[in-house]
Amino acid sequence: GPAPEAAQPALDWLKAHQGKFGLFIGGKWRDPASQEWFATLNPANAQKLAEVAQASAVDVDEAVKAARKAFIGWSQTPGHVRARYLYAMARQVQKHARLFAVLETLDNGKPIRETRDIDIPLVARHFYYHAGWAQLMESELAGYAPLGVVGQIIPWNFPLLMLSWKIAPALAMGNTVVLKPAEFTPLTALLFAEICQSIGLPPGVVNILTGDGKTGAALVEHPGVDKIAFTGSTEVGRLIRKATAGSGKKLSLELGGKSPFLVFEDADLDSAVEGVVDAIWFNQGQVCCAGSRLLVQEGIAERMYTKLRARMEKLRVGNPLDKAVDIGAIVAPVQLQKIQQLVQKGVEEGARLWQPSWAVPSEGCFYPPTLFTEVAPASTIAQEEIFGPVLAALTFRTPEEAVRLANNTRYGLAASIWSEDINLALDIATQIKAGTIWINSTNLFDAASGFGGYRESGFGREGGKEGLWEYVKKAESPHPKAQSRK
Ligand code: TXE
Repeated sequence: GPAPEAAQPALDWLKAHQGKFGLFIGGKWRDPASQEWFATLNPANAQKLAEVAQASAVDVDEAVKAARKAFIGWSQTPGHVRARYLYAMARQVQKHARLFAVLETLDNGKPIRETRDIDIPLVARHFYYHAGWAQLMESELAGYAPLGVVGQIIPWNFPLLMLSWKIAPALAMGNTVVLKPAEFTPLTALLFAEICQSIGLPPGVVNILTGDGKTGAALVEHPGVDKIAFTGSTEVGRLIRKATAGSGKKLSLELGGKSPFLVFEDADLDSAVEGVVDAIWFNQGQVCCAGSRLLVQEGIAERMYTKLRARMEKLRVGNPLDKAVDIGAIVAPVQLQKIQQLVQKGVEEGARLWQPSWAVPSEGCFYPPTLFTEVAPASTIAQEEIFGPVLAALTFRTPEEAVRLANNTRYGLAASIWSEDINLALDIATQIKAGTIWINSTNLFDAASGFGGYRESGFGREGGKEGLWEYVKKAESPHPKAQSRK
């Protein structure tokens, strides 16, 4: 089992706050106007970690006002000075990497190996990268100006990483933000707010409001917000699109996916099997670009499944603080139920279910790695995002059929292609509608490359130079003064 002391710094941090957190508005902590709080739980053992504030429309208004006030100074701060704050954020995240990683694992349930080696290092990288762009804005994006106040709503699957994807480019380009973390995973955003304080970030440049979907909706509807950046479900994305239509607010949406993982008969099967492990069992499959549909060429399908089942037997599900664990806890009971229901549906619709012989821990929100074969292309598990450790496998005969199946969903976020024939792989890549395509690899991310989807996976890009366009507009004069909508 895990060394209990591993969690101690994070538990101490929670204790130092008496397990209760307010809202971070205008550089200060305050209680929510409603005096309402809600609990955030550790999904691995159902224990309460802390109480966090439920922000209402009144708090949203205060936060937007604070951000508007801060925008005047921040937008006129030279880029190289803004860069210093972003560098400081990156360094502070690195300095407190262990605390962040453990806190994230406690709140979300994802394995410590992932938060320690992937989430938190990528967060630091994102701030470093955008610090560079802050310095370059005046020269490389001459003629462009910040938008103003940005409302940002993020999901629970990569809590701090999604915060960095949102905050770093917004601040680099001279905007101020009001960010709402997901209700299941608010803690690392609150620790990040403390970092904003400790580096002396001007008050109001970053405001953090915890709360549920009602808080998010109030932020979307607030007339003082110039742009909404959202990552989450396709359903809520649709609501936000309606709510902002005609408002003049700029919008970017990063939504769901049902990304294909194509394995051709000449692929290196052992590498492809490791790829599948990463594609669908990384973060319990709660990844928007998860390779959740395995499309395998008919002649090698049985061999691939056999190798995959043997590999699945060896995966370890359990306490996410245990460094040897591969698959941690599902974020919350409601998500676990959603997975169970969709798996049930898969069985009813005639697909063949396979799970390892061992049982997952009976306490806490755990679900075993699951493989469905003989999946019909039109069936629910081939079409709907499960957002869990469940892989749906289909077979194809020809490259044409592979492309047809790959594109046969309402999404278009990512794809992964496995073949030793690079000409074939590149040819297939051009025919697949997806924002990101990996060849003989999967789930690779970098701050320098834009990420985002087509179709119902959303629009707008995050990361890279492409991502910056989401946070600027054409300047109205050569020396743009801060503009105020209200
Ligand atoms: O998402 P929500 P949920 C998918 C995944 C998952 C399903 C449901 O399939 O099983 O969505 O997850 C805020 N106005 N993804 O219900 O509700 C909410 O508080 C404004 C894929 O958790 O979309 C949270 O901060 N905001 C996805 C954020 O939206 C609202 C990641 C996301 O939560 C709101 C997460 C409203 N009306 C889930 N209602 C991905 N693409 O990575 C809720 N929110």
